[in-house]
Amino acid sequence: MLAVTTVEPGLPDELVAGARSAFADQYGEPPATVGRAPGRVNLMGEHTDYNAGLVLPVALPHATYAAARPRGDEQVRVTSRQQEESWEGTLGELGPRSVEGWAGYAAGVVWSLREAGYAVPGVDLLVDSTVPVGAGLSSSAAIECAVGIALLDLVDAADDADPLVAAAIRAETEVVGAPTGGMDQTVAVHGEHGTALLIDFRSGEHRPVPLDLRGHTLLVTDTRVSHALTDGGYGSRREDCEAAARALGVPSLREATLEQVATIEDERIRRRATHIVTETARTTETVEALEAGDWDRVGGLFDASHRSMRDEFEISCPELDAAVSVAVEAGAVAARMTGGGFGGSSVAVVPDERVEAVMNAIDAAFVLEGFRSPVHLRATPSGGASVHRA
Ligand code: GAF
Repeated sequence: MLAVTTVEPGLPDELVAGARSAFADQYGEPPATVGRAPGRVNLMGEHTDYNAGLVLPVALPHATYAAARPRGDEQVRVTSRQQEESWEGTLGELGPRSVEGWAGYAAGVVWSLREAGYAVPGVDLLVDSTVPVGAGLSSSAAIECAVGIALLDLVDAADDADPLVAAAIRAETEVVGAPTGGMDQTVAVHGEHGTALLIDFRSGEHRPVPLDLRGHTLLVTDTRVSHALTDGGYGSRREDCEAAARALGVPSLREATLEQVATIEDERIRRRATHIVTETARTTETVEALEAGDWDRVGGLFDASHRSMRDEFEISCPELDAAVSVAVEAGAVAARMTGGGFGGSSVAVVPDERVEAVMNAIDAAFVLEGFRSPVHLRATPSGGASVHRA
């Protein structure tokens, strides 16, 4: 049997040192600071954030590291250890849809923080990351928040967490043009070690939910079916949800009941709204089940969520369905797809002693089906954005 492939998060101190030395090689001088922000895996509450609903993400140990040094002029230079493309321009050139490709996430935050009133100067930036790209694990928000906290540190405002979240969201929605909600940026900033983050997008409040996994591992499987939030699928789901809220005369689907949803005439719009209303209810129940360590209940909730995403919201794919069903057959107590969908990753709660068996079973099933080989990672609940000065 072929060995499974896992993605390791790396050691933060070594990654900070690596970003510092790569920056010095690239630009000839050391950076003034390094920002770090994690990717995330969501345990429950998919596509509910832009419906004023509830979500329950976990910050990954896999993170992006952004080294930054202020310049004495208006130039902005952005480079990455993972991407071939670099970007260079001036502060004045930055604005909505001004920068193509991955660099838009980084340069976009220079713009959005300045829009928010921060005196961010011309700057050199270098980004390094252990968050898999296109895996539905929020590599883009990790770039935005790592760059954002580094820039805030340059203007002595690294503790301004809420403006950082807001600027990261503006970079993604306005500069890159991906119509996302705010889950990924919120957990990338506010995630805490050993917890999931329950976020309520109606009140704007969030609280850490301690995750006592009691001998279980959160196992993420990247199907390597690449997803992009700028493809039409994500935006069209958002439009369907808005159509459902309009049909019911409510400000958002958070205000809708299942009885009301059953009256929506358009069958597709009704199914989309059914997912959102049931998924927000499942998020509350998942918090209760996790707090009680009731793995049977967590398993039932994950199963119902996956079916809802597959059948009602239609954002799954054969690879995700296989990863989820094989994980459960091989011993996971719970499994579902996670993130925006149309590819990306699944998440499973697996007894520690079954982790190898589950990874092997998924890999074997993917070979049989003729799918690309998946990669796996252990999602040890980790902390949000931080700064690392020399
Ligand atoms: C993507 C988006 F960026 C989030 O805002 C959220 O909607 C998620 O998909 C689905 O839950 O990660």
